[in-house]
Amino acid sequence: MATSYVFPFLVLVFLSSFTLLLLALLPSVSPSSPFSSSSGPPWPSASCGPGQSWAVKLHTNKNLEREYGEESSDDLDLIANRQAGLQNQGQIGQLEGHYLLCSGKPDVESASVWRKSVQPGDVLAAHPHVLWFSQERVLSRSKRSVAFNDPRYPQQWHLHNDINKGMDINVTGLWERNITGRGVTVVVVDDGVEHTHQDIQPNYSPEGSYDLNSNDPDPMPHPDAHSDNHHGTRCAGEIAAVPNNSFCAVGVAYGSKVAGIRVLDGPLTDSLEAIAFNKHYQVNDIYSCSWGPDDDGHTVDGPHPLGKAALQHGVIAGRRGFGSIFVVASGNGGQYNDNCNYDGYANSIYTITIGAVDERGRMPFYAEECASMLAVTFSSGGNRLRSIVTSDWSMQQGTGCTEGHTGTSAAAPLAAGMVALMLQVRPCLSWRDVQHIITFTATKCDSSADWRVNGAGLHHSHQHGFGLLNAWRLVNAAKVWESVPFLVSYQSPVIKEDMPILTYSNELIRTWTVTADDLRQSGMQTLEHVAVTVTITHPCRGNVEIVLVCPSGMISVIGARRAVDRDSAGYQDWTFSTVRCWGERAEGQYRLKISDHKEPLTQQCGAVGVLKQWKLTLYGSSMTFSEVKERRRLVEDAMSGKYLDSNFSLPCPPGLDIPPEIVSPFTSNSLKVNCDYTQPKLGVYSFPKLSLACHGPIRSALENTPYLCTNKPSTPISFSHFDDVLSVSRDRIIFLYLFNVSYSPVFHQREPSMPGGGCGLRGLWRLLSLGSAPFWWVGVPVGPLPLVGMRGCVAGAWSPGSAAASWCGWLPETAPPKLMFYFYLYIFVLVYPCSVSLLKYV
Ligand SMILES: [Ca+2]
Ligand SMILES: [Ca+2]
Ligand SMILES: [Ca+2]
Ligand SMILES: [Ca+2]
Repeated sequence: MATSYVFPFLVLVFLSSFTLLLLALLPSVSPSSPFSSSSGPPWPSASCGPGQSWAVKLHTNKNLEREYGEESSDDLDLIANRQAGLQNQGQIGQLEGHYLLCSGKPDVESASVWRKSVQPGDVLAAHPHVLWFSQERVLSRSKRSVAFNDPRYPQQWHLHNDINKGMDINVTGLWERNITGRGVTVVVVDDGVEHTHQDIQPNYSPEGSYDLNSNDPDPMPHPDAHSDNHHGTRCAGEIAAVPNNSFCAVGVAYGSKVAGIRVLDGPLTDSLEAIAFNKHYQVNDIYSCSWGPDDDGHTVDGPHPLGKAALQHGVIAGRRGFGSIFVVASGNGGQYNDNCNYDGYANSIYTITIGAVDERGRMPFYAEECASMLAVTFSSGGNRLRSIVTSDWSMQQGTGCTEGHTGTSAAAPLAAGMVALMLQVRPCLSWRDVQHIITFTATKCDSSADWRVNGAGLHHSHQHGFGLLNAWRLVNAAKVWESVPFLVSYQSPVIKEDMPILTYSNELIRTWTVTADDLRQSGMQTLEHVAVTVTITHPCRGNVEIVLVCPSGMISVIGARRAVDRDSAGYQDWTFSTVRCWGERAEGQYRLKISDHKEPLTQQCGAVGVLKQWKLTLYGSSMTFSEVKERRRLVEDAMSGKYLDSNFSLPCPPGLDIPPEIVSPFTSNSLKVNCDYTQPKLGVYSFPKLSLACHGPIRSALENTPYLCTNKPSTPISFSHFDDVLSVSRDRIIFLYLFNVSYSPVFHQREPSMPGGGCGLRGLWRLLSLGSAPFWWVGVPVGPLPLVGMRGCVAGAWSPGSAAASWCGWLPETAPPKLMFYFYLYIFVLVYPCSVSLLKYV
């Protein structure tokens, strides 16, 4: 391999010695310009308009000068002005003997001499010292890098804001240096990605993609009644929309690959989420998640045990051990006073929590704030402010391009794209390196926010985290960033309290001191995330405010008040986290301050809340306080771009050998069945592709189902209409199928044996009476039902030893099947609470 470098090396050596030789041989340039006495302004002259300039090369021959008895340049100066009406503008750049003359109004003194009939060219041609001259014309040159022919690129203000200067992600300088996310894959975990879309297809990564809703490798979104499965496609376009294809827009990291995991178009379970977070995690580098728990201002929820485990597993084993990068949106519950500290995905130390600002850099009405917010980037704002222009799906009413992508949903993918740019220049950045770099490089915006500078000199606000993400700063810092030491943590014991929460402005104050001795074992010096886990009882938990004060005095509102949260459940072991003490010394006293902002008029909220117990967890590293400061200095030193422009590079370790992902034809709990039921079946049913775990019970369940195993119907039942997810566990099964009229004889047969009156009530009654239904389904009729003579029984359950139950619908038969499916599924869950656990644990 080494020999291939020898030739270019020799050429380089030759060229550089040649240059040195030339420099030595050339006569030294006189520091005094021949035109130094001239009064002409330095080039370029504002008066030198297009077509008015003349370039002239003079003889530098000393004999000529002797012959004519004067300096050639002085002579030119004089002649040009007097005879040709030209003003000299001085030497052209570094070219000795070359001068620029500019035609303009002759000065008053020479006006009498200068005649209109005299052409400057004639005068210069006649001049003995002029070797060559030329009237200059305007050359057409265009900038190479950031001129795209994509028709909506000019509207992509988040990439280049010409109206509000500085209010963009500052990315074009990186593109000019070919930093476009090359070699990096970002996966959009969402409702699917339309990968045949012309702005996505060239950058689409099928290797990183999967459809967990239908359990197949193709995450193509499904059209639905609400026309809203466009979300993932929009996010994908923000990241990697293809430039210069004369279509729509341009992505932040248009050189990266983008994959899709379809998981939001169906009932989401803990296990599905866990699979999504680790899907193809040696292919996918960055997981962009623009979703979360309900933003209604009274939900407290986050990843459940499997989702949590998958996030942790992802940062340990993903990206060959450098850690999957999880970017999550902070939420859109601003109008309900929602706060992302009540969102476990945002709180998680494994996620990069991204909020939104509008194009003025202000917090939009929908944005949420919290102490665990890492940074913000751009999205939509109020009425007259622009939204995000990106790809759109082309199904249903989609046009393939939209200027209406909004909310924190639009912000997270921009952040994911910026991280892709970072990983191109430094592929071995760990998941924590990326967070550190964000804390160091984000810039302050919005002077009206509650900015506080912490003990490490970092500014943070609950609204904007450490500030606006700046792609240029992120990538320059990434280039010189050496991996931080491994993560260490400290956990206090669970501190039992049983202390009443005092009414504001009094507060319950509890403290916990972390000593040097406590930290000795882990070696922790400085902080990253700080987490507090509390169990609190309170009649109206939205009235409780919880504040954490770090040893430096930095205050974090970890439990903000929420006006609409009237929940009486309090907090059961809920973990709040803050990033506001990032980089500070870990040692010292931590104070927890809790107060009850009672409303005197609300009876319900009158009772006294109690802090039952709490626990403090510190995350950080052995980086010393002075090392943190030194890194900040290094990062700022890199901002000039000098490391990007040079061939500087830090070594990157190869990463771990991670065992290949366990690939099975279907996941442990879900299975797509349409391929299994392609042939019309009568009588005994078989399940050739079911897993061993569910084969037995399901098979026997279906065999005993009068719907399927009746001998009566004369019309064959075609199960080619099985269409969607079938969730299967050891003893439970859920699926949707679209059935045709051909089913009706079967159902007709079944009807008389059902108790009760009409189908609806009868079915409902049966559902409620079933203690545990190992088999339930939602079927949607797609054709007329002449024999049944009703709207169609669309939900049902069956358990061994019990008659089947079905439930009639209220929606007209003309409603789109997907809408009917979810409508009935959710009603089903509402009226039959056991099915909630069914949904969770299947
Ligand atoms: Ca699919
Ligand atoms: Ca395009
Ligand atoms: Ca929220
Ligand atoms: Ca987080």
